Amino acid sequence: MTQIELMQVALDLSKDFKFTAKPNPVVGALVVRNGEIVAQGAHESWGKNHAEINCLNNLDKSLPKDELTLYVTLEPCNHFGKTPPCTDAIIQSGIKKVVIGALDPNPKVSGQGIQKLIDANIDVEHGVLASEVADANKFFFFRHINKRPFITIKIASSSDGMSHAKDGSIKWITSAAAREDVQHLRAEHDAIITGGNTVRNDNPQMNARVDYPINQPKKILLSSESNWDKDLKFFDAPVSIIDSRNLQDVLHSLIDEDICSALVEAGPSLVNAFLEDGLCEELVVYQSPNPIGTKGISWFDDGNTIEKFGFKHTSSYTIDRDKKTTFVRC
Ligand code: AOF
Ligand code: ZN
Repeated sequence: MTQIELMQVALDLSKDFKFTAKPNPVVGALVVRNGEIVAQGAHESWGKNHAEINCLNNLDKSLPKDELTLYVTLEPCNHFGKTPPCTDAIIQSGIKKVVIGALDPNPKVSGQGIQKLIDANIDVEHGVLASEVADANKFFFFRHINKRPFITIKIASSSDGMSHAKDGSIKWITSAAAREDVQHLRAEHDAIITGGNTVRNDNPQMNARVDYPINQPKKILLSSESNWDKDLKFFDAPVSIIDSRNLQDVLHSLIDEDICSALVEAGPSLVNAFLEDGLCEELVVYQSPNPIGTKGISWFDDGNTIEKFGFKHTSSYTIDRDKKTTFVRC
């Protein structure tokens, strides 16, 4: 197998753990001898062994070390986080060649992991499928490069662009199938952000109800109130209540909580605030074929289209009777 093929195997291995590694990156590792894979491992769960450790634990220790190469999709860490540095384990393994996919954008690691290996006389190559590794870790890279989480906004709209009816007479805008799709969107993100009106009026649970293992998104409530009725469904898991109108500051503070991505599910005023501040990267619209009419509240002001906020349409398809459209920031 070629170097690229081997790195692709390591990358594919890593992706199986997307929902349980988050907010950590997905990482895969292989040990290769004469072009053949002799051990493999991945970072399976947040807080647990990194990929290199799981891979080295699977290696037959009797193999001749000078014939082995370690492939790893992300630069090995050299810091004490929830686990000890992978660089130390690699150096102790006696392996003398390491091929890396992408450099780790985490400032605690970036470049220093490679340097530690080079200083230990290990032959290091990097940049093999680097952009594919970055794509597989879109949220993790975004957070470290931009110092704020990647924000996705999800809205459900009637055919005439309404968010809900003023008199509360309409419970669901979109079909059960579209609402089921939202569960997967929630599962992908590290946090869900909402506002006080949504929690009070809709009593949503806002967890990800999916039938595969995931690290549940953290719940974040942007509100100046602190005396919340804890019987509301939103409070069935810990909630961070943040009292600030400065969204830039709010997002910055989430970095300290290890949040690389957040899904905003809120009403028109909070959604528009994120869009106006330029803090949203992706917008997902579920649109029903049914109008709400004059009793409705619009998502956007007259003439305020999604394109006006600097988004371009990337995909659309139907789910049952609704249309799901994704827009990304240009
Ligand atoms: C690696 N291999 O498999 C992963 C790495 O808190 P910790 O100890 O789990 O460290 C998390 C950080 O380590 C994470 O932010 C990223 O920089 C790096 N992830 N590094 O060598 C791995 N998952
Ligand atoms: Zn590590």
